[in-house]
Amino acid sequence: MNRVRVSDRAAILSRLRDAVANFEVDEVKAACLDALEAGIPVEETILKGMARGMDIVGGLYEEDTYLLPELIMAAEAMNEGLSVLKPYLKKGGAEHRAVIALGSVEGDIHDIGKNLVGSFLTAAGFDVRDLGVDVSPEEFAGAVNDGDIAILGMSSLMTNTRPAIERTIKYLEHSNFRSSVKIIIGGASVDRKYADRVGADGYAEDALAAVRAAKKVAGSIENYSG
Ligand code: B1M
Repeated sequence: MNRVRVSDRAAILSRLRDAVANFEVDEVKAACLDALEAGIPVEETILKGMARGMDIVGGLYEEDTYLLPELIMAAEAMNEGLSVLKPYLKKGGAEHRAVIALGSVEGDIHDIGKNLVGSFLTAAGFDVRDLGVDVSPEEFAGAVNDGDIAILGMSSLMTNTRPAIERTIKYLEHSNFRSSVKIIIGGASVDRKYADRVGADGYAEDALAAVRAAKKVAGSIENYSG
């Protein structure tokens, strides 16, 4: 692995952040390749480079400088960069850890963060089932009913989709599935306080924290061998 000075590392990550914010696909890909070449950990490149670019995009959207098309183009640029980096996510975990099902909650079609969480969990050795986006409480419960799922992960990016988390947990309680799974939640609309209030077993602010949270709750599951 090439050694890279802290200042060079910061420069590459800033370049990547700006390329995402300006949805310059070729530049995003080039900066990703430079980050790989410089030996910057893939997780850091994603979370401290590209994800920061998306935050800038969100801010510009809030102040009406960007509109929906710009959000879409930035999402495409981020996905192009992820396709360069994902093959290099380190396989670090034991295989056949707990099965974890992930979905964006009802009404929410944001999936970049959820997919990242899934990729990081897969790299950590979890068996990830992707339930997709706009997943209703009934669909989450159906996934649990289907069998071997030990952990359910819910992602919510918007204030108006956050209540769907609580609805899903209540639905799982009423249908007697709640005790069969551990629940982890994340996404920009939630925090630890909300997670505690709705009775989730774990909360994670980013994809690396999601791996830590999944390992923690998996550790409390009987017969878990990871
Ligand atoms: Co939308 N959007 N969007 N959007 N979008 C936000 C979320 C918003 C904050 C922008 C803003 O106003 N600043 C705002 C929500 C405001 C609010 O409710 N507070 C918003 C809005 C309003 C909307 C629409 C309503 C716009 C419209 O139509 N007028 C619409 C809603 C669609 C719907 O869901 N029904 C909409 C649509 C879209 C696009 C489709 C254009 C696109 C999404 C494309 C896609 O996902 N395939 C999009 C985008 C790109 C964004 C922003 C700019 C970026 C989101 C993103 O991908 N971030 C976003 C602003 C922002 O977040 N700063 C915004 C990068 C990603 C890596 O981070 O998703 O946060 P994130 O995931 C992180 C952590 O949150 C965490 O780990 C991830 C990785 O580190 N995490 C988990 C996420 N899920 C987790 C689950 C876990 C654990 C951790 O455990 C299970």
